[in-house]
Amino acid sequence: MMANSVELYRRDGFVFPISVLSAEAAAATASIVDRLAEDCGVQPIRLPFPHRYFRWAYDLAVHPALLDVVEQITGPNILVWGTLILSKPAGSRSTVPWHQDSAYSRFLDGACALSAWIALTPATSESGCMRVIPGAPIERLPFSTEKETNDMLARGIRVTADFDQDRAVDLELRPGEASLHEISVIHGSNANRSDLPRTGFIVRYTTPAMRQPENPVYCVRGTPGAIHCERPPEAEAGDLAAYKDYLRSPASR
Ligand SMILES: O=C(O)CCC(=O)C(=O)O
Repeated sequence: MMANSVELYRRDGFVFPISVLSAEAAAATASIVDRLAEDCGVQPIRLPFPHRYFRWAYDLAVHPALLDVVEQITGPNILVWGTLILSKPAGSRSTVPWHQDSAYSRFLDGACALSAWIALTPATSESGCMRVIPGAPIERLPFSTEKETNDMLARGIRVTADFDQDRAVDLELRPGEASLHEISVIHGSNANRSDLPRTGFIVRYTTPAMRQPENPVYCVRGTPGAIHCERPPEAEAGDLAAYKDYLRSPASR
């Protein structure tokens, strides 16, 4: 990312596309995700925190192509506090309502925080790519938590304040490309009208300025300051049984 792109991020709250994986590596990861979802009996696919259980997911979250860009925004000390896979099958009516990530991550208050959205399949307007409302950081807007039938967000968070939806920008990405968005950016996505699944791997980055959350945090570059961090899963690790237990637990909802 050029210096200019960091300026655009600061002005608009997002930047894209960033090349992370080859098309082949993205397709291979999409297959791993499909198998994992099948093994876990999850459809449409919403898989929280895979980086805590599977080394492939941890490695994707800390991919140097992403961290090199994130570092220009956060500074040298980078923590990962979350990952999430959201996949809409071909023709799926699932949507993500307009929301701000700041609505459900209050422990980040004050810390520089952003999310990466990595496309594992084509993310297009037709397939229901992520859409953002451009703008510099804003305060947390009023929101409701009423979950509707096709809503993919676990807690049904939806901005209730007025904003100009006509300004929305579609973040179209090829498989292996990523976007970054700042924690207060209003974003969401429409149904998948295409004949391919739309699969995104999301990573939540912040800095040691955060408050210690309940969930494990990983220091992926630099030093963690006062934040207690976990060790990454062992190389090649994949603990399906533990992950299934986690998905069954209230903590995953
Ligand atoms: O995958 C989507 O459509 C939305 C993702 C999202 O809300 C996020 O990355 O914070």
